[in-house]
Amino acid sequence: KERSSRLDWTRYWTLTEITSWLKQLVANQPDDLQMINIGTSHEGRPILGVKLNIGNGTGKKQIILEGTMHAREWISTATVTWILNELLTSEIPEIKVLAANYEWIILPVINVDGYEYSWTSDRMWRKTRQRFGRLCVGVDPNRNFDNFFNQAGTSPNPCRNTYAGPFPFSEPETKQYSEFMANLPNLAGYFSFHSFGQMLLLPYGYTQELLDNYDELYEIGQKAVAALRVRYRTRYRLGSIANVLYYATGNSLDWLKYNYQTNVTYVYELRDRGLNRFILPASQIIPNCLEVFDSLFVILTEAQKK
Ligand code: ING
Ligand code: ZN
Repeated sequence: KERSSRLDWTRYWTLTEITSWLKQLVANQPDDLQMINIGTSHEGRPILGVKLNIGNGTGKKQIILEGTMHAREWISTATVTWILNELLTSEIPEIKVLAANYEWIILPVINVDGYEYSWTSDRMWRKTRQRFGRLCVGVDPNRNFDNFFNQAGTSPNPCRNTYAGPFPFSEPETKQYSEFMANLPNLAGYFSFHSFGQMLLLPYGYTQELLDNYDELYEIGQKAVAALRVRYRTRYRLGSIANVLYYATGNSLDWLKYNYQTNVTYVYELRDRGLNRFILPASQIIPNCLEVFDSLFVILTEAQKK
């Protein structure tokens, strides 16, 4: 059985390469994998992903792994595709059990227009590609959700990288993605991958108050960052967005936790700590993925015990 295409994780992939890889995977393993189309971007691209349900069981808890909300954060997409490949091909019994236990919703690129633009025109592009300003293009999708919209850590200026947009869900990408998430019947876990800074973050970004199951997620998070550190001594900081990083309202993590009380919700700010910033050398893709997967494994194993 052919497992994956010739692509590997020694370099970053274009949107076209990712799309054809996903299509090939689904064609090769139609029993386990299903194509997902969340909707259409501002520039008309489909927002694609896959659903992995090994053995096609019913009633499994669903886990979202999400990459590239922000265009230039290429390592997030590489991480999500690597994890999909690991879930499909690992021979390690514990990983096979984990892979089969959940229904995985794998979304390598949410901000498809931005990702494409970061390959063709501006490697440092962050936002979507819809124009509202006379002078500037794009909205920060991770400020565009309708949770405490445009209140802190955001900008009303279309020229800023944290421009929240003219109104909540002004972006077709965030609007359709939020509808997609709201309609998942068994969503139990949400992992949003960003870069950079090496942090494992918890809700919320709109307040420094620690709400819901923060203590439980923090305790699991401590085990996760400890596991992440074992391979290469990579250190991640742990805590809530507003406490460890900065205020950021209208972000996807807050939106999901606040409205749906999803149990397990983490944001990864991947490598590095500032040396290469968004342009993480491709030679670090695999080490990054290995250490991140070590921690993800711990989170999901621990969460299952609760
Ligand atoms: N950091 C994220 C940002 O949107 C974040 C941090 C993630 C805030 C999730 C809120 C929720 O600013 C980067 N690097 O994009
Ligand atoms: Zn980001």
